[in-house]
Amino acid sequence: MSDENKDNKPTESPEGLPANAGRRRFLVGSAVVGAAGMAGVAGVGTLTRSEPAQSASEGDGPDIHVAPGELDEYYGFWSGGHSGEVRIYGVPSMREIMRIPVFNHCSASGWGMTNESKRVLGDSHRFTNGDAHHPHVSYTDGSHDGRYLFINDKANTRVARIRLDVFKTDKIVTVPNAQAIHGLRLQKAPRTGYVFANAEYMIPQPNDGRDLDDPSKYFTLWNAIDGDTMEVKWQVMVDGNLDNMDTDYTGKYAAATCYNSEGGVDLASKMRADRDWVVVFSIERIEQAVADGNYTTIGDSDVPVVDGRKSSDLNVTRYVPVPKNPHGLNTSTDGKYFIAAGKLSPTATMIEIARLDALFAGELSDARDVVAAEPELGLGPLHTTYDGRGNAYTTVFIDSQIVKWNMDAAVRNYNGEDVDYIIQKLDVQYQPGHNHATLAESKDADGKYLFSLNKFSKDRYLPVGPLHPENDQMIDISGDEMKVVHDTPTFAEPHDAVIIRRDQITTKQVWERDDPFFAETVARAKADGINLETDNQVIRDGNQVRVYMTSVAPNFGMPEFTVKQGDEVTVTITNMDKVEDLTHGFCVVGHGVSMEISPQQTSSITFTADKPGVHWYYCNWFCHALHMEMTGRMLVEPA
Ligand code: CUK
Ligand code: CUA
Ligand code: CA
Repeated sequence: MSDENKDNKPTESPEGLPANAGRRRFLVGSAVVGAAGMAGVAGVGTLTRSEPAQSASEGDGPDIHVAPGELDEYYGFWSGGHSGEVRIYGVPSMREIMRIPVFNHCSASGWGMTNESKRVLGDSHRFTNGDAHHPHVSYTDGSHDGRYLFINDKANTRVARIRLDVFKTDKIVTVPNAQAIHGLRLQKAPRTGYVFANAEYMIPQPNDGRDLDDPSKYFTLWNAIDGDTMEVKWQVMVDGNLDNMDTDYTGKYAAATCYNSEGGVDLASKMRADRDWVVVFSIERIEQAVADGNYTTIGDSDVPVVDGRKSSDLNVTRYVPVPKNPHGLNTSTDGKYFIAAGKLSPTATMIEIARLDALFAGELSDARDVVAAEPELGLGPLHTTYDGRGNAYTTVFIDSQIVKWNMDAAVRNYNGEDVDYIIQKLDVQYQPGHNHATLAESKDADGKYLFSLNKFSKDRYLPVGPLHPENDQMIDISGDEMKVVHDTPTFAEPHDAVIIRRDQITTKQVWERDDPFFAETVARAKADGINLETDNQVIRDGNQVRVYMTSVAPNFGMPEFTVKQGDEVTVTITNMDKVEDLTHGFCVVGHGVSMEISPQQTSSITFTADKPGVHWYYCNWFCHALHMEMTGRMLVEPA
C-alpha cells in the first residue's frame, strides 16, 4: 500500500499539479456535510477530507476498451432501484445493452400494458412503481448457472424472477404478512432452490388495524420462496428488523443484519443500542419445524410461520450481537465467513461459518464466540466484496473509499498478532453503497474488476440540473493496487449488481412458438378456433372483440378492422418473421396501447374502443425500409 493513500493525502498529477484541487475540495466537502448527519449521531466525530488521491484520468490502467463489434467478457446485471427495472451492461465496456422492465411499466415494450405482462404482475399490476435493490443469479453447486435472475421490490413487497434465456420477467410474487422486501439472496448449494427475502419493517400481525400504536407487538418475517414455483414456502418470525442477508456455500445457513434490535419506530430509538445483531438461520431446523407442524399462520395467509424469536424454544435462529446498526452482509467466496458491515461502527464483523454448528448445538457459552475477527476499516462500512485471493473490499460511505483488506491477516490480528490487515484505501467519487467484483457472489470469484456503486456523482459529469445521476465506478483489482478505470452514470438508482461470465448464460435469439410466456394467449386463440400463425380474423363475443393477426415486415396481417364504440378490444399479434432482431411493435394512436412483438412471439393487449372514428395503428419498432408504412386502421362505429 502506498503511503499517500494510507495518509489520505492528495497525489500530484503527472504535471506536478494537484488534481483539480480547489473545486474538488469544495465538492467533497459538501458530500461529507451530507453524510455528517449519520456520522454525528454515530458519535464518530468531525470529518476532514482531502481531495481524491486518484481520478479516472490518471494512471495507466488495463486496456478496458472493447472495440466496436467486439463482445464483452461479462454480463453485468444492475438493479434499477426505484425505477423498478433491471439493466444489463457489458463489462468491461459498460455499454448498456438492455433494460428489463420488472416492477415498473414500460412505454416501449408494453410491460404493464400487455396481457402477458399483466399475468406476470398479477394483482400488483395496479402499482406502476417498484424499488429493486438486489439482483442475484441462480446457482448450482456455488456457481452461477444462468437460469434465472431474482430481484426484490422494497416498495410493494414483491420478489420477481427473470428468465435468462429470454431476459424477461416471468414470475412475480407478493410476500404476505410483510412490508418492504429488502435483503434478498439465493440458496447457493446444492442449487437455487430457495430464494430468501428479508421483510424490513416490523408491523402488527395480522396488520388489520389492531395494535396500531403498540410497537412492542410488531414483528417482521424472514421469507423462503421456492425458486422453481415462486411460491412462498415458509416464513420465520424474528426479533428486531431485517436489513441485508446472504447464504453460505453448503445450503445450511443464512444470516441477516438487523439495525433495529431496539424495535424503534423513530430514528433516535433505532440508534439507542451500542450493538444490534446478525440473526443466523438454520435452514434444516426451520424445514424440520415446518415438517413437524411446529408453525402458525397469520391472518388470511396459509403460509407456515415458524417462531424464530429469541424467546422461542424451536432453536431455528441465533442472534449474534454485532456493533451498532450493521448494514451489508456478504459471504466470503471461500465459504468461510459471513461478513457484516458495521455502518455506524467503523468495523466489519467476521462470523466464522464453521462455528455455527456448535452455536446451534448450544456448545458455545456466548454467541459472540462465532466472531473470528472484527477489523476496523473506516467510517461507514456498508458492503463487502471479494477477489477470490483472500482479500475483501469494503465500501466505507462516510470516508468515501474502498478499503482492501486481507481476511487471514484480520483474523490473526484479532487473535493478538501484530499484523496489519489493511492493504489499500482508494478514494471513490463519491460515497459508495454496494460494491461488487466480478463473480464475487460465487465460488468462481476471479478478482478482475470491482464496481463501486457510488450514491453521489457531484462534479463527475456535465451538469443536468438539480437531480444528479449516481456514479458507478469500475476499478481494476487484478494487480496489487486498485485503480479506478471507468465512470458510468446511472439513473435512479442501482443499489447492487451482479457480474457473471458471458459463457454462463445461454439465450434464445428468437422465441420458440411453444414458449410458456405466451401460452395462455395461444390457448385463448385456440379456443376461438384460431391458428395464430396463419389466421387474420375478428371474433366477436358480446361486446368483447378479439382481433387476431400476424405480422411480417412490413405488413400487419390486417390493414384494418372494424369494432363498435364501447367494445373491449383484444388485439393479438403473432410475429411470423423468423429473422433475429426483427421485432415489430403495435401502437394504437390515442389509446395508450403499445407492445413489443419479437420474432416468433405472440403478444396481446386489451383496451376499450371508446371513441368513434378512424384510429390508426402502427408498428413502433423500426423493422424495415417500409417501417413507416407498416400501419392499419381501426374503424370504430358510433354506438
Ligand atoms: S442497499 Cu438496499 S438501501 Cu446497501 Cu443493498 Cu442500498
Ligand atoms: Cu414492423 Cu416496424
Ligand atoms: Ca440499532
